[in-house]
Amino acid sequence: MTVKRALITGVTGQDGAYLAQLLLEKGYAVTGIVRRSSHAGVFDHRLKWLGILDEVELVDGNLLDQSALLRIVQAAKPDEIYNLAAQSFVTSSWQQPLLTGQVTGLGAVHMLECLRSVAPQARYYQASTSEMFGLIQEERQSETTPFYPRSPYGVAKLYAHWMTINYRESFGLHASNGILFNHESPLRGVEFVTRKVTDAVARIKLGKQKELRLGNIDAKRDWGHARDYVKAMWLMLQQDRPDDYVIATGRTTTVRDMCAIAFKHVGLDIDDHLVIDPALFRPAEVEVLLGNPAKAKAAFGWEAQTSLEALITEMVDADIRRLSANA
Ligand code: NAP
Ligand code: G4F
Repeated sequence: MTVKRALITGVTGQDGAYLAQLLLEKGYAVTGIVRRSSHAGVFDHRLKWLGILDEVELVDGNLLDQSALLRIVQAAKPDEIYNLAAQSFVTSSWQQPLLTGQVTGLGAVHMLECLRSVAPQARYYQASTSEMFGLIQEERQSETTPFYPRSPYGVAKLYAHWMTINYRESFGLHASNGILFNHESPLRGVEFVTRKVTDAVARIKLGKQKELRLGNIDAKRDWGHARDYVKAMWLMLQQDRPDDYVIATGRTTTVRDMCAIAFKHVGLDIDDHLVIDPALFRPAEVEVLLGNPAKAKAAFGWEAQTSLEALITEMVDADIRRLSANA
């Protein structure tokens, strides 16, 4: 039997690690692109955490370096390419708008150019995002909802989204956009709000911290588990025709209520610890996101499997274990 080959950009990130694990379980040979870091022990912690570091072929590259990407794609000969690499933190996108445009926006076109030039038969997944809906134009956002991004990150992703559609229509590539709503896990970066909360709750419970400082706790998000969402990425590339799909749970919750789940899980009162810090408010906010994943369910039977309560308690427990082990 021929072994299928997958290439993942952003393999060291949250989704890259879970996707690599899923593809290895399915018998794929997985190659992941890693950007050089000055500290060898930093980039691979998620792959180590999942116990798959030795099973993924890691190659040196950067989404900004087209020459490296071309060589990597030529050598890897992938059947499927998942472009997950990005400057993905919305707050940083106001501090580094040009870098965000170059990596998150143009970086996708570097990958699409590789397909067009040397791998036109490969199937391509682009990590699009609910941030493109921004100032929402419909109460429940679907594939037909008009976009209105509210950050340099959202604008960069919208460019990548439309370039993916354009290359599909112009060159007949099997290129699909997954419009994924927020998804989290114990491997989420600690700068994102769910993990910031679960890490802080664990620290407070262990007596290492007293307060949790947050910005806009009235913002609402449609949060799911990354482990469920990478399955949708794979399913999209198994379809005969490329297309774009919303992936979401269909439930939205305030940051405050998400926090309350975490505090309640360890028997603490949120009001004893939460401090609102105006410095953490964003220049332009996405107040509410709520996805409609009906198209993905109809096309390939995908549904979110993990409730917000199960997700947040898994994250708090993982943070308590991590902090206790490092004590
Ligand atoms: P993440 O944890 O921030 O991972 C981002 C990855 O991109 C990391 O592996 C990072 O490498 C890599 N990267 C950054 N700049 C790069 C560059 N110039 N060249 C090569 N690699 C680079 O993000 P995630 O949560 O896994 O999300 C995966 C993708 O889905 C991202 O494109 C994100 O924007 C998008 N997305 C995420 C969500 C969500 O809720 N998680 C929702 C919708 C869309 P380092 O390890 O070296 O930093
Ligand atoms: O966790 P967040 O930083 O995620 P955000 O901005 O929704 O972006 C994430 O999801 C997108 C999908 O919609 C991805 F495309 C993107 O790459 C990323 O993964 O913030 C969530 C909400 C925001 O409304 C923010 O203002 O939480 C609010 N918030 C309140 N206090 C905070 C904080 N966010 C962070 N990060 N830190 C706070 O202290």
